[in-house]
Amino acid sequence: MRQTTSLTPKRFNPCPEHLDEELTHSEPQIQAHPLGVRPSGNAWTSSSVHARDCIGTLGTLPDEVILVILEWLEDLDLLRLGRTCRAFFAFTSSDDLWKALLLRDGRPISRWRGSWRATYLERLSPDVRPIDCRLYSDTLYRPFFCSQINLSQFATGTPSSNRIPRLTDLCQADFSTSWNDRPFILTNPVKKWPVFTKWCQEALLHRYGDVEFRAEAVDWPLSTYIEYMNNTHDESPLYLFDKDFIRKMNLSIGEKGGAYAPPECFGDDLFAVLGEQRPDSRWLIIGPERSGSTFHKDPNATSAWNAVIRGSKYWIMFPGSILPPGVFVSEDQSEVTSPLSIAEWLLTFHQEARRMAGCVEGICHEGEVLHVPSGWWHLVVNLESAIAITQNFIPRSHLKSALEFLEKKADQVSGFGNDVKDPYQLFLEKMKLNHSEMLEQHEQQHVASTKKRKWEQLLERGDKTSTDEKGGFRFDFVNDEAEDIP
Ligand SMILES: O=C(O)CCC(=O)C(=O)O
Ligand SMILES: [Fe+2]
Repeated sequence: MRQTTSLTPKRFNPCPEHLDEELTHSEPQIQAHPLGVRPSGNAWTSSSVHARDCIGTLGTLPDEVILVILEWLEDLDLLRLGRTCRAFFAFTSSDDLWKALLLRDGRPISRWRGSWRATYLERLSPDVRPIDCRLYSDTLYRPFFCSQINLSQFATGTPSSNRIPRLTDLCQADFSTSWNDRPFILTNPVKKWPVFTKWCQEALLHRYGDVEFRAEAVDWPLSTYIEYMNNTHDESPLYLFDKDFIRKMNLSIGEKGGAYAPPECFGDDLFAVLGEQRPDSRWLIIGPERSGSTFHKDPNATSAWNAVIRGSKYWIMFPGSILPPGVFVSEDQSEVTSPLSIAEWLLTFHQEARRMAGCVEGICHEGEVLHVPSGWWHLVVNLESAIAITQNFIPRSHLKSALEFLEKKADQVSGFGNDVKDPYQLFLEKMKLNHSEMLEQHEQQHVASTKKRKWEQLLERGDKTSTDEKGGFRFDFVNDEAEDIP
């Protein structure tokens, strides 16, 4: 009898004795776990003593809980516990534990040594020998398995109705009238950027190797990050996402001598009226294959463009009104929970997502730029190691959604400096100063649509009251404004 695990629904897991042999035949890309950890289903067919049966009272707890408890231990305690038995050796070798320790202590690392554990232990003992723990655990096997699957398979076979349109370029008028709410890829503009010809890993390393960039919770010299990204097996690799790269790299932006210039079709960015007080808006993004971003909407109802300078990215996107499968939001949408890693989400939900209305997908190749419309959900994965620049902006056509977001979802506004107490009022004031005609137009449209809504509410209430048991049609005005209804 063979068992399957939830992560590999279409694959049979071989029994332990034949694990290496069978994986080499049917799944050449999946290697055996270096510590002999196997999917838990395999325990059913194993006749030997289970390593997990030897860990005492802790053995009554699920594997996930054991790992949470181990997160409380310091380095030496983890090492000591790991020496007590094979099961604990496997548990305490979980690289996420060592990653957390290393990131928590914040000290710079001298060299990346291929895993978080090896990098951390370099300070204590360089000797990290793999042993065969023969432990059956989905919790420990899953990240290892996910780190090895070839994610490019999900970027193929895209149904033609899902394909993100690809255009050479677009003019501002067409963007404003027809494309501001649709994802698309432009194949021309980025190829004219100086950084497109100049930037590659080696060139960046040469020029900025000592400069520190932000990668999630740490600031690492670029040389360390590049060493890491070229030799990591992390399931969800640390992603370099730096919002201060223009200053750090001493770059300028714009058509005249700039390192790059935002594609013209997107027009003015209305957040520019905020000058120094604008929220964060541009990022340098560097990451290895498999790195990327789980499902999210961009901040403050901004739109964005994302330009790939090296590598390629697979995008899967949904309009804001359609929640992607496997993603959960609180009622006011302030909290988004996307509990699965990118690889797990792709394994579990990609097929279903692809069949859903509204789903669009595409690969943004080297030298191309993708448009993310305001409010759209997107998941992005690097199909090969990549260098990209992204900018968030408010196009004229999305002034309404930005103002509404800043006003009605003030608690979700992000990226402003502490000096900005009321982003909505500040934006309104600056828009009045710089684009009064645009704001007036917006206000007129706003009043007209509010009246229309009120009128519809009245009709609805009228309908309901007319069927009231007490009988008799009653026309209720919601408030004073109803007097203005034409
Ligand atoms: O390149 C990526 O990983 C996507 C970045 C992204 O989603 C964003 O900048 O909002
Ligand atoms: Fe995004």
